[in-house]
Amino acid sequence: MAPPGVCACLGIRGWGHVFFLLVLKGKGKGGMSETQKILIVDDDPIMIRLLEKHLVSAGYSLLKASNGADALQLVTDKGPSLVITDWEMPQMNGIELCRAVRSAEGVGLTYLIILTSHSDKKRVVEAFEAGADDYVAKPFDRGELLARVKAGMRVVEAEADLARRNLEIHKINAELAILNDKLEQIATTDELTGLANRRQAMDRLTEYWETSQRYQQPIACIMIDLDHFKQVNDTYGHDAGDVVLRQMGQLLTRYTRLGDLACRLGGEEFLVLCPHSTVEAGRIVAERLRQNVESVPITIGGKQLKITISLGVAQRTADICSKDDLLKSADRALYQAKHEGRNRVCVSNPDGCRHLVDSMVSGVVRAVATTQTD
Ligand code: GH3
Ligand code: MG
Ligand code: MG
Ligand code: MG
Repeated sequence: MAPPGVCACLGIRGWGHVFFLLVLKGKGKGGMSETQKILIVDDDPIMIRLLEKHLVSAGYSLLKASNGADALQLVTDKGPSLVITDWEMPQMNGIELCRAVRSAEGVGLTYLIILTSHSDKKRVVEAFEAGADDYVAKPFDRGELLARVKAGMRVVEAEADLARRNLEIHKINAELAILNDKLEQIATTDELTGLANRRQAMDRLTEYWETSQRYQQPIACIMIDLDHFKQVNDTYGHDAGDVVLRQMGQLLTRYTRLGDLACRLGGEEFLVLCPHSTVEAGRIVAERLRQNVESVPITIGGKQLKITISLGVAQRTADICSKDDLLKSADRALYQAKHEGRNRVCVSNPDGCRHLVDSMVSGVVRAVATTQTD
């Protein structure tokens, strides 16, 4: 289906008549008067008067031209739905007019009927090939002419209707695409901070992980947790806690590198994914984050609140064979940072788990020894 403004040539076959009807398909602007405007083209004023009489009495509004060139101009300027043109005319004849209308830019939905005394089949074929939709033999019968015009108008209206529906479908599709983008955005963004959410973080980690394996590149991640955040909520209220979380989102965006992805995993836990990065590069990013959070106090209810974070950094190594292991490794390092006193960065090592257990065991041993001494 041709969209509005694009011509489509519809052939209506089977009548052995001599006039050709050039039908202009409606512009799809809506409204009967718009789609029922007819242009009549003939160099014979008597024929023009005769056509005018029949068509006006049938309720059509008319445009008139005495040659093909003027007719083409009217088609372009006024956009009639249907054209009835004589075949033989000086300068530009009916066949040339059909071709010109069909190749004209921006002329849409125009049904062409040609009136002709050339009744032989070759001429009829020539007319259709030039772009005519129908033809009527001269001398014509009033009833037949009006019946063909009416049939042409039905085609014009059906095409205009289809074009309108197509346009609506395009519009709906465009709106759906925008809505889908918004949904995608909502589904992958953390509402409070505007950072990527857990879902996006996991999707991206899968991508980064696969690339890192395929090209044997390093990949690091930083697990972050706010220190004693419960106290902020308990002391200043949940809304104040939300302000702190939003500020964390801004700091993470500002102090992570281009190409890194900062996410809020949930609650007061954040994650930074650092593709193409070693654990050392990740540690530098983590330390910069820690220092900036510590040094930028947050004003809540006129009070300056100092917030700190603990961070665990891990890198893909030979014994970390899945992305879950990478996250667990960073989590262990974070746990160690908490255990060692918070507000610090700990880096995971291949036997980080054993290290942590060792340090916890020695802590317990110390505590027991102290109790016994007391
Ligand atoms: P730690 O240093 O050991 O991490 O202590 P913490 O108090 O930060 O950790 P804990 O897990 O005990 O408390 C986390 C708190 O985070 C409890 C919960 O109320 C708060 N929290 C989680 N999600 C939100 C949120 O969306 N908004 C606010 N305001 N608070 C939240
Ligand atoms: Mg003529
Ligand atoms: Mg936590
Ligand atoms: Mg915490």
